[in-house]
Amino acid sequence: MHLRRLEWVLALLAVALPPGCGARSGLPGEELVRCAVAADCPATACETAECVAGVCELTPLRCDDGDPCTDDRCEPDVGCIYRPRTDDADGDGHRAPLAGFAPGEPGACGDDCDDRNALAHPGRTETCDGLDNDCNGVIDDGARYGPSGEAPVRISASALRAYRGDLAASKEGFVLTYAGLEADDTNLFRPVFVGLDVTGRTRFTTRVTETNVSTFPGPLAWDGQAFASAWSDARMAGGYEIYFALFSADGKKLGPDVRLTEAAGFSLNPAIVWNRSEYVVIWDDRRDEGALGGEAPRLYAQRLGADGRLLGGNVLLSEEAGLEYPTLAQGTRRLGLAHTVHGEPSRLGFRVLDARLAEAARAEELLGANVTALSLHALDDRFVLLWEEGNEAGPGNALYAAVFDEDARLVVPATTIASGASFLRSHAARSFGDRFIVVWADDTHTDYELFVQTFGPDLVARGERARLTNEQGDSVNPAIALGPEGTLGVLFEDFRTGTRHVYFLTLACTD
Ligand SMILES: [Ca+2]
Ligand SMILES: [Ca+2]
Ligand SMILES: [Ca+2]
Ligand SMILES: [Ca+2]
Repeated sequence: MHLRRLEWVLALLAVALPPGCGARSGLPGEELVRCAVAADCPATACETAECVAGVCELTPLRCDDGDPCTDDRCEPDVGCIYRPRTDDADGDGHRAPLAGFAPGEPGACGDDCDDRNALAHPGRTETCDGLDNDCNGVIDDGARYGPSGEAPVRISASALRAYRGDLAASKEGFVLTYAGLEADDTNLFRPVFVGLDVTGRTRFTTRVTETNVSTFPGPLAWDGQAFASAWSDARMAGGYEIYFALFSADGKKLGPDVRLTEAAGFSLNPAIVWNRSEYVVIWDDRRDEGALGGEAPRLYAQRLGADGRLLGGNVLLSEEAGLEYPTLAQGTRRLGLAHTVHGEPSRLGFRVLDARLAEAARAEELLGANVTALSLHALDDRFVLLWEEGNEAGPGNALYAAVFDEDARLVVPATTIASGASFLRSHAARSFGDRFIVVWADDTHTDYELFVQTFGPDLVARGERARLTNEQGDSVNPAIALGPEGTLGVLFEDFRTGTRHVYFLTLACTD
């Protein structure tokens, strides 16, 4: 700036001012510029000029539009520039919220609940398409789901037998993970990342990892542009470690496996969530067993950027030992975390974490007894925790639920939401913002078959249960996801051929 001002002064001396009309220094060490009117002064667009007693006085322009949602700066050739801090990537006239804010929240600087989809923005009419079109937090307001009438599709066609991982969706269709024992000479379970269209036709199949050990098929998360999966395998001699990888919506693996743990003792059962700005992976970890004595898993976490870059190191979530099987749900303000707690009987714990993964609050009482399966779901500003109980003799006969608020206070106490069979085993759920849909397996019809039913945030059923499978042989272990065109996909394991295989079926949405 100093040099530039000096050039101006020299130019003025040569051109604008009569010879002998000496310019002098105004600021310490600088020349004064003489003027008749303010327009004579060499102000840039980032300065205001005044001509005071025949001498230029330049004052830097202060750019401030008073709007906290713009970055204010000055360009010498242009003047003040107020650039919005958030983008409207889908061009629907509504901006995305700042990272870490819920859409429309004070300070969010944007109210588009999905800035990658122009079919969703405040003011748009809701249709039965699996999207929250009007951004009121409710997907397909009032719609119901029932069997689509399409036959289930076998996914693990080439495998001798197979286990499902997770199911997720993008605008292009569904994606899933499963691990099959392939009919080759490796004798390994190798997970694959598979894309399906809404009818269950395969769009692509990608190996999750090239490692030569049997690998668990992991959970999936979708950040709006890519899918992430985390899993556990024992490629490193000495124990299971947690790995992470990203995949494009069309099935390309984006970069090599990212190793999250390097720890003594097994690291298992990763859960993954996209919290609107980062991925969070939480797992149970036995690295501290030497110091703690006995089997004492603790919960650890890792934050990752959208590009899969590690953000900081592994975070120990709690000093307590005996915590296992984490399940996560991103709420409006906080991350919900439920897990089992060792004991006789084993119980369930619930807590909420802030964006830095520090514990913000935890439930006062532990729930459940002899918990065998659990899952957590965000429902507006609440969390719904679902679980099953059992013992050595086998699974229990009911599915239980409880509701917490974002301060981890129990809002609806433990409630039985599905019962009546001799055995109930495995469940999945999906929140629609004002209600949630549950798919589970029970033996009401001798074999295990899948059922679907919708519940409100008060855990009261909205409508009757509907049966989804009718084949001989057990149908169990559902995972569900909401796909394009309002189609709800169900990935499950089925024994209709006499062997465990992975199948996919769809539920249709009706307004
Ligand atoms: Ca937008
Ligand atoms: Ca949008
Ligand atoms: Ca809506
Ligand atoms: Ca909709």
